[in-house]
Amino acid sequence: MDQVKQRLKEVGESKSEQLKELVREHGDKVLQEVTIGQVLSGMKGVVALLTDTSKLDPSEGIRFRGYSIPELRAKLPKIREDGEPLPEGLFYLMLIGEIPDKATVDFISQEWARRAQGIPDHVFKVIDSLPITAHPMIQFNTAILAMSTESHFRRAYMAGMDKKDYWGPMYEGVMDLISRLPVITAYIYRRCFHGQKHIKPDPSLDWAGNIAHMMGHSSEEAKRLMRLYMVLHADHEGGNVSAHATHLVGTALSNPYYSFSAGMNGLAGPLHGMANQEVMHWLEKLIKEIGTETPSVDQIKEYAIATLEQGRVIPGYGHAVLRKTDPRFSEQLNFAKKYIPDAPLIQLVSKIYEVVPDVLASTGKVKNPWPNVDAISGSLLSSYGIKEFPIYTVLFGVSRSLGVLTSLIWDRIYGMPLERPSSQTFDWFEEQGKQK
Ligand code: FCX
Repeated sequence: MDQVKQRLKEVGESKSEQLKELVREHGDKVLQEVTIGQVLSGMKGVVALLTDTSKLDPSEGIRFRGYSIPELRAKLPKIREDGEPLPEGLFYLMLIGEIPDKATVDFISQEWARRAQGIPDHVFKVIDSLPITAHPMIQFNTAILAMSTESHFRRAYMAGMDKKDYWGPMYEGVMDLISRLPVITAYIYRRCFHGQKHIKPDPSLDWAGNIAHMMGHSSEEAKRLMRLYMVLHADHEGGNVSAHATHLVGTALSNPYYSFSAGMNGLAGPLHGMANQEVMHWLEKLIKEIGTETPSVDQIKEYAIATLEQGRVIPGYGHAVLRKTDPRFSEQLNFAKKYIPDAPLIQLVSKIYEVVPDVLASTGKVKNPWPNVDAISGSLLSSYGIKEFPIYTVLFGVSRSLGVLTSLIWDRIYGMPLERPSSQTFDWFEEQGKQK
């Protein structure tokens, strides 16, 4: 058993006991009232999930195991003091609940580099059988499903595994899957956009650095950006579509590949992870229609209003939970201002930030007029030379694997049962509405 798994076993054993006791002692306690409006508008605010890896505060933004992004920047191990924290450290924090030391992070880097070599050939053949015009998310998700032939969990389940042992093969599968996503991503990227000229992983590199390297963006600056990107998109508590879908499918004891694939299908929607690509199309059209990369505030305002008048959303703005500027947006903006202050796209994003919140607020219906993570991530990637928009959601998915798959392991540690809420008919809801 590797050192991370050993520590997880220690932490997990006592936590799963605590959960059983909580349900035994306080299972009947009423948590909240739920209104018809909540159920019929996306269940916002309904507490229905247990997720330890992170928690989203409407004003403050995300905290991973209690740590804000600036705190993580200070505490998680880095390669260089002035660099970005390594996503491997965030994975350990979300998994174990403790800040790791550099040696542990290095161990995870090496472990993932080792496991990344195990992708079976048929996965690449399956990708190659798709047209290169297929959206990278189609290719990514197809590859994830194709990798499920390697599932430790499925093999162990077929062999007859005791319920209390589910977490072990789940951990092995998750470690394999996370380790392999960078290779798959770079393979798809090079296949679609760089004439199949594939680049081998460099086992001496960290996980995120290797993504940049294999994509062909191997400067230190691109690796630093990739570390930031992989940390910022890693988790957003349990109710967002990708986390929720991964968790739900996992409760049927589907293996980690099936479960994660479900989450990635959700991430591919334009209101979730695909918003980062949508933002780039919105910016491109803005530049084309107005005829300049440096539009005035009034021109941006007019363009934003026209988008709303066409019955469309302004991508990169709004959020189901957040009610302030997303700190993941601010972190990226700060990063850009530090390293590439003159990049035209970043200047455009900053100017849009001055205009769009007022336009959205003036509709009177948008609950959060502020930018989310997707309002800037594509412009940042593009400014560093990663200009192919369709890969952006795949990169989001690679990062999101860290949080949702960590939670999936915890679901099995906690012994979470099959999830099966009730549904009711329209007539039933109408009847409830009439009752006093
Ligand atoms: N542009 C235009 N209208 C918007 C809007 C936006 N950016 N954000 C919300 N609205 C509209 C909604 O469409 C809804 O209209 P309706 O009453 O006519 O149906 C109304 O405002 C109320 O919605 P609200 O409660 O504020 O928002 P929801 O929780 O329903 O939806 C999302 C949240 C994120 C889906 C919404 O703000 C949106 O569509 N944003 C644009 C897409 C986007 O950026 N998604 C990425 C989100 C996130 F960061 C991520 O997952 O990556």
